[in-house]
Amino acid sequence: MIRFLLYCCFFMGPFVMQGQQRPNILFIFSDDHDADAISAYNKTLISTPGIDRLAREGMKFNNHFVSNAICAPARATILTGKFSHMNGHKDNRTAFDTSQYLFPRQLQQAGYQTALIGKWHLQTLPAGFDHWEILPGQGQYYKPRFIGMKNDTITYPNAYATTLTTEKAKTWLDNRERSKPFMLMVNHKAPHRNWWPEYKHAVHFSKFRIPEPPTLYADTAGKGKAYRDQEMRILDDMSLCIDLKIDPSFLENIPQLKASAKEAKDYQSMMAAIPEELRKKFIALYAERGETLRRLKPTGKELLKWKYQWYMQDYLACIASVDESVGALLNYLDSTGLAENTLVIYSSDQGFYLGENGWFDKRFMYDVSMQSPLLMKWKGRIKPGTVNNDLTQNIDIAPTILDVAGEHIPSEIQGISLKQYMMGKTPPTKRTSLYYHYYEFPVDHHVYPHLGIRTKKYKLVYFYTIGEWEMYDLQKDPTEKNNIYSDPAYKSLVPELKKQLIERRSFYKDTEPAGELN
Ligand code: SGN
Ligand code: CA
Repeated sequence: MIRFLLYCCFFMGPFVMQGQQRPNILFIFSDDHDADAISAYNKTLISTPGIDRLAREGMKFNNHFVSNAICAPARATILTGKFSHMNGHKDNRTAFDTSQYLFPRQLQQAGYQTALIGKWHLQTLPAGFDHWEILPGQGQYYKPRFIGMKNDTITYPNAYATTLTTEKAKTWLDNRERSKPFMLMVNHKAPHRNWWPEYKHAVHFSKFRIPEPPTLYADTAGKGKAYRDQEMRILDDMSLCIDLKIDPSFLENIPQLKASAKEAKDYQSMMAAIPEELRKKFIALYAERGETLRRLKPTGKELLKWKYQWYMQDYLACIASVDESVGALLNYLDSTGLAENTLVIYSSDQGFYLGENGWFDKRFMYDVSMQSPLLMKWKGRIKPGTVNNDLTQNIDIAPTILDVAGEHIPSEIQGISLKQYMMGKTPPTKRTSLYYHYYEFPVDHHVYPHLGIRTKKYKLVYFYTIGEWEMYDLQKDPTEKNNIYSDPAYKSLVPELKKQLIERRSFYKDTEPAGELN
């Protein structure tokens, strides 16, 4: 008998170690999905039953943040477990160096079957995956194109990106090599600008009156230069025709709203990309917006009020499709029995302004954009309905997945494994602050480069190209309205936080900008 068991261990061992015993990983990543637009985090705006299942059956992270709140850098950080200054991907324009360390490649070498479907956005082609199908650049909601591994591009004239990405994920799962565990990344394009929803959801949300955030009409008086100079105002920087899909003909006789020739032309080519039958329906649906403008000719706050409603209707409608996708993938795992041994993670590249300060977009180290949703489900391992309030960051995703897969975490990775948190345990040393560094300037929204640290209580931010410091008391002022950097009541805290910032910079080896931070 013993001899038989030894025999089994010897011959079956590698199979069991490299085979079904190791958990599968399904990583679902959306684009610009703010946590406030997930009902597990905030019930004000939308109901997301699919994503909420992860919170109910697993763990929700309440203090998850990113290290550089912009798309491609966030993706590079997920793949490497490193800050932008270490993986070289500081902005959306760099070509990603895939010859560097990538966690999917490590998993692949360790016997995992790895795949990525959806948005990639890193200029060079993916590496470290057995299978990939990516949207070119930002991708298109309608008539999406996918680039395959043979560098072949296929256009899907009648498809919608979110549903097609989900179908492709399921097809890959159906056809995967079953002797190996898998790590599948499903990267949705949605709900990125310019927020083209599925028609059924657009109709549903067109009937909604979305609650306004308290700071929608915020005044910039008394605010710093970085805050004032950004170009992410719903009122001034969001296009009626392109972002809110209003036919320029409605604006013809309203001098203050009239579309430029370029905008009118862009509108026509945008509409031409929508399948014809659907285009007619959308034109009819969005005519109500145009008629409202023609009737009211709103300006200032009145115009902002309407723009906010239409922006949010489309944004939330895009999320409804993402939520259905998450629901469908969870059902797939259930019906195939895979749910028993699969860690499911849902996250987004960063947060997004949903009208706070009158803004859209991200980039800033302010909590709205620095925070990102993070939810995980792992049957039998993560206790259902649990919440984690520790400071976690997107550099932690790679080491967490490696740890769950039973893999060694290379010392070059800058994040920590969250596995202990997931198991409800407190690791021996807790992180007390998070480091942040944003670079891309002046495109697209004129946000000055900045860096800083966030503790549970305070945030210190330095816009180093304009020499401006900001500091916030997050407990007293969670919406970061009052810059307390020069407030005498906080005088002793400034050097203390600066010391922590310098320590974090040295710990994470960030040497830019050179010299002292004064
Ligand atoms: C586009 C958007 C911007 C957005 C960037 C980056 N403009 O340029 O609003 O900040 O992408 O987004 S758009 O008019 O083309 O929609 S990111 O998600 O890739 O970082
Ligand atoms: Ca994004």
